[in-house]
Amino acid sequence: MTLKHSILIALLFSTAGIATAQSYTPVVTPNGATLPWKMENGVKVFHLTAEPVKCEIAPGMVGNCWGYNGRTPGPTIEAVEGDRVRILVSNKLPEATSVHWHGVLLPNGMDGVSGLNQKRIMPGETYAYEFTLRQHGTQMYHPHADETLQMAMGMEGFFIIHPKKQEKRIDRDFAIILQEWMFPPGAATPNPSVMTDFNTFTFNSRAYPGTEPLVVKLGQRVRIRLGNLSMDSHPIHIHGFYFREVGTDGGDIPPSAQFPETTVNVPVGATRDIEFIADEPGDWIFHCHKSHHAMNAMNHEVPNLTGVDQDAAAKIIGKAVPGYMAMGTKGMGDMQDMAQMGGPENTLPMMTGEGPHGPIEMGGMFTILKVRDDITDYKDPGFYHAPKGTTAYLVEKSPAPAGAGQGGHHHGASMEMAPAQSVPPKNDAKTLYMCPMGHVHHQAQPGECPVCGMKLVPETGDKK
Ligand SMILES: [Cu+2]
Repeated sequence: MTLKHSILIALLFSTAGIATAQSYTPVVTPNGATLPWKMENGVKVFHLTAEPVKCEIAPGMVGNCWGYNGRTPGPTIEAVEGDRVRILVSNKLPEATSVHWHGVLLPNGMDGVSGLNQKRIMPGETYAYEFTLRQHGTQMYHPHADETLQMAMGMEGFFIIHPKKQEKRIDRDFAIILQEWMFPPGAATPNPSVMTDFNTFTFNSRAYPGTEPLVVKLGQRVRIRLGNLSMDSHPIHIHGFYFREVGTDGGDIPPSAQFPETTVNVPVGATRDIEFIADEPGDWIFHCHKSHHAMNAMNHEVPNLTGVDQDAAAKIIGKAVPGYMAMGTKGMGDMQDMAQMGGPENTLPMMTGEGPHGPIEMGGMFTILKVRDDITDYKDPGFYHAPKGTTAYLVEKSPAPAGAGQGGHHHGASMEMAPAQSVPPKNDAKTLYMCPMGHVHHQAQPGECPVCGMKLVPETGDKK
């Protein structure tokens, strides 16, 4: 963002009244934005424009989606219980739309079901919705005209209503919408007619490693609001902490009904708010526990070859099909390497992301909660440096099991694959250097990171 942009936004915010005294901690929508508003005669006025948008699902893949105000999900609407709100909705889509305020208590004519409660908003038209907020909690908005197609294209957003008086201080408040898509390999436009076979699973329309980390300071009270407008439920799991489910789109859950857990199942068409104290530093993953949902562009038509020795078959097939490569003998982690070799254009590798200790082998609905005690802002602090003696370590190396290659690669018959030896063996006696931002790992010599130019630092916590 340029300086000019920041000034413009600061001006916008101050005239919109967002900088005035707030009774709440503003919600952070990772990879997203908050919708500005203007006060007009005691009414908070918001403006949504429904339109086609480009969305970078993850580096290397841009989707032709639909959304609001240039993004999917649309910007988060934030208001306070008791507010009178007017939301203008302009339609720049090629077809009619309407907006339903999911979970919001309002007069029937404002409920947004086209045909039933109102006329459809035709292309080029602007409608106004106006009501007084008489509840608090995590609500959503989405179309209620051709809604199957429009939601599958990315039209959705949060409508968060803060209580008049916050009972306890929330230090970090995040909002994440869960969605699933079918992008045919190589295509940029999602196929909205798919009912079950989705291949892209997203947090706020981003798949890992395109998801922003959730950065918090040690000891902070963290709330994460999850909304699900996809076709499946998503059991969202946290590492390192247990949390309590404190709210749904129906309102607060009374303390007597809360219990500790590490996974919250978010049903379709619902929101769940979770809260915990981030009292253990580190990089803790936060992801959907349906394992295929923490993965990208998976081809479900592949036969299961785990444990099968394919070398012999590959040699035979290789004669007939030049370039044939056996896949998946040792598990799908191998495919991380495959993926880096390039699939169809604009298609994400199934699993990606390089950590300080090697490939992370994840994708999809996956992000990292970064808890730090030494940060002054919420910029991505890079990977966690575990204190010496607190990282799992190698105690013995036995010969590789029969059928296993020497590294992560496959032995194709007619294709020269880079052998495992191309990865330099780790020398435990030597100091290794890494980028403090996590860009380069395990380099034997000091120097500068080729990605960000920062001075490499001796690695800590990786050896006994
Ligand atoms: Cu899931």
